[in-house]
Amino acid sequence: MALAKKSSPKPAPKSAAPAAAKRPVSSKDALEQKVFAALDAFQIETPSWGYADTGTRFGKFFQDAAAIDLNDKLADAGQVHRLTGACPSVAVHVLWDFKPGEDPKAVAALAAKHGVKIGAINPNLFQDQIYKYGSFANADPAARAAALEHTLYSIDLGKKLGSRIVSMWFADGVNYPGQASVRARKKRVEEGLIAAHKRLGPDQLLLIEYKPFEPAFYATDIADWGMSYLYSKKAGKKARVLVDTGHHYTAQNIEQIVAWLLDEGMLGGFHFNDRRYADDDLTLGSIDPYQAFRIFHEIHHHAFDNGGKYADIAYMIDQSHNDKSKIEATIQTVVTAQELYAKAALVDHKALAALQDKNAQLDAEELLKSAFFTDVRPALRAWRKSKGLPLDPLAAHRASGYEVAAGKERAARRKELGIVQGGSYA
Ligand SMILES: [Mn+2]
Repeated sequence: MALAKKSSPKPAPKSAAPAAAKRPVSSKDALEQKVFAALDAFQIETPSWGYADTGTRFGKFFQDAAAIDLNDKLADAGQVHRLTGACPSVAVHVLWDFKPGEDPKAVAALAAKHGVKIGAINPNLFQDQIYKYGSFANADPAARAAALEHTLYSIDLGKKLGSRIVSMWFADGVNYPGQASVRARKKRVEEGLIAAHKRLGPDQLLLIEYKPFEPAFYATDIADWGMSYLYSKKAGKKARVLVDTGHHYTAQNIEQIVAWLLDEGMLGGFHFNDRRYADDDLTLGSIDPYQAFRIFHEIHHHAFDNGGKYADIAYMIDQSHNDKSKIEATIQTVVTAQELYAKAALVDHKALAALQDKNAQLDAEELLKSAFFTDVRPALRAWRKSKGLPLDPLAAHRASGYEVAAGKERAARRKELGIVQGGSYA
């Protein structure tokens, strides 16, 4: 070390002018341009159930500010969108959010009043007692009929609300070997999905989600992306695969699945969350931000190879904010998603392709890492400033007093209405 110090030459005097002349756009400007372009095109849908009290199967911990009804959920979603500028739509759960016979036009108007619109429609095929042994896969025709009826109702609701996506998640599965014919169940699910697909309007899409286990523990009827892919293909042209990041085994390479689905034109959307053990529904990027970055990288890379045209993907959040403030956790998620999406947009795809052609693995890997480790937060603040948004959405939310006021008002309203916090999952 001492030697190096002695022999280190005096740095040559810097002349900034020639370098600046060669580069009409400073690297900071170039970075900002990439980040701005990425964020302008990136919207993420928040889930209505993310604003309500949730918990685990062991219990719930209640929050005064948790949303009581759909109006509260839409108001909270409006607050998140006002502060982030990136969440114009809200995914809804038909059973939890809509009263039977509720006027869809009134719901759409309510959403508009709060500055948002209704996004993905999620039918509920897992809560009623009739679904004890499954919905579409159930051997009991009455259960299958109930599931289809509710799905068709949900699709019609989507049409009336101007919502594009019908998002299907099935809790169907069996707990013990021999309990049911795996192939018979497969065929029944196919039949149900084909019938549902027939009902879609011209602009609607049917997204089919998969999950390896839970609530059933022996065989889940749509256990992985391959099954979702096959079901989507059989259902019809407007069916796509939905990737919930938490619905994979720990060792699975999710970005590889994403790349395959992109290449096949079959990636419909995401349910973002993070996980450490199972389907933990933790905040996106809280455990492994590099994984979310790698997923976003595959999306940007696919667009680059596709002449700059991005795949039509619905970015949605599916998280349970059990013990975090629900609105704060949602804002944190959106900001994290924007940061990781923007970082992934910084990858130099031309340079990456050249390195990949040469099998320069170390340099290619470093190229990804240098984008991942770039601090995009100043560029994000500049983007927010350009949109008239608060520079720090979380700080602005806290300063607004929204949550304290909501907590007081909702606690009082619960008392007045005689609502005891608890009951269903959301
Ligand atoms: Mn999900």
